[in-house]
Amino acid sequence: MKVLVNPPRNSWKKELARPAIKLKDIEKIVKPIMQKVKRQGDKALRKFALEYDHVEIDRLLVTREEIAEADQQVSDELKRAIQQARENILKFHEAQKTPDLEMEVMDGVTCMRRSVPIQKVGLYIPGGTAPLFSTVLMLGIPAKLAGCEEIVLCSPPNPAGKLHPAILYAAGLVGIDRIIKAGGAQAIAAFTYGTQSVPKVDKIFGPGNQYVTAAKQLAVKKGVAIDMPAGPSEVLVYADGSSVPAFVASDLLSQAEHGVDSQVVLVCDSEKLAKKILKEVDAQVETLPRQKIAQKALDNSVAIVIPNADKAIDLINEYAPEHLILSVSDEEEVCSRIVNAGSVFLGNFTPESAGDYASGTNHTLPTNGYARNHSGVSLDSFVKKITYQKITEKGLQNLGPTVEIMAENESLVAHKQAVSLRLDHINRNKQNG
Ligand code: HSO
Ligand code: ZN
Repeated sequence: MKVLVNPPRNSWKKELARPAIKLKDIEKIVKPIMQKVKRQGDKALRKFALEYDHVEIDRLLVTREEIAEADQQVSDELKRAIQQARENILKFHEAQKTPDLEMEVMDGVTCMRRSVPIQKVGLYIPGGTAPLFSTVLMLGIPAKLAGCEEIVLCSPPNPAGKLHPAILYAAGLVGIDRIIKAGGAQAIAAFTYGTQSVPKVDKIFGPGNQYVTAAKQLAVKKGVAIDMPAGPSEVLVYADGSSVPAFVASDLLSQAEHGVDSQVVLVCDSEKLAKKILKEVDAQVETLPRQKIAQKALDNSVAIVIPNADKAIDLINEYAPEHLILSVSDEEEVCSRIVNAGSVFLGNFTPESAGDYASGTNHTLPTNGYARNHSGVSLDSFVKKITYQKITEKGLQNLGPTVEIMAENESLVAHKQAVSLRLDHINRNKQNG
């Protein structure tokens, strides 16, 4: 990790640049995959499983027997942990329900707004070196709570043709209807076009590598919504003398071990503290099973020393981190001035991993600076809000003239007439009655 002391403002952007994703090159690979799945459906999914996952899959759909088998393979200890996490995530997302709205805006004019679940959602869970069964909870729980009619999960099979047992256990616990052995861009294509086993969905959720990301972007062009534009995961820790260097180092490393392209940023108020923390990072990284990955991520990462708190907060807001950890003495005050972040972790005893797994907040968060204008996944991500209105005769008499004059001035005569004809009708009826 390189250390920068008080870098000038005009260099922040460059020093904190995220690794550029070359989506165009990847699209060239992903487009034909999408096309093949569109044309050949399940047959293409089997072909790509053989090519990319190196396994022959007869039945793409996970069976009841496989779910029962997975249940046997997950330890009781892990089951209890997953259950605890589920409980907290459920509680916090349940509380996000908002009451439907109904109000009489003026006499006889009633407006309403109701949350209606997105009917079909596709959840993508990556396989590979770290099977993210926690993501099954983070996406499946709010999908269920929102009342989505069909929840489909795709995840790549391992060389034995199986999904990780904890992924299946978590999916079962949440109550996911359909689990399909398909990974990568081909899974996203299946969600986009539908195949014999995978229904076409309205919205796709979940993390993935750059191929998955590129495929999600192409899905958007086909009218499917996605959770958010994705990039590699990132954390920024803001520390001062009240922080514990070993804790800060462990937080930086939890992010670094995700992938070689992970972004790790340390902001602190003195060079001495930066050195202490980096020394801890060096010591701890040696002990990690994913040392190589973490080390690569650290090589692209930076520690920034900014003694002035106002300036440090400006930098944090400009970077807009996915995860922000505040290990500073006046954490509440600093927190109140944070306007761009995906999720904030306050104080020395709040590691990011608590939110990654089990505290209750969602871990699907905006990366790549999108925290400036995007929220993380929440219950809202699984619903759309439909508005309604009902106007009585009296209401139209009250509101009609306003609409008529506005329509006339926009030169939209049919709009005006839609009101005038009704008002005439009401007046005639009154005279006759
Ligand atoms: N930090 C990741 C989520 C995760 N961590 C899953 C562990 N498992 C992205 O927010
Ligand atoms: Zn994590």
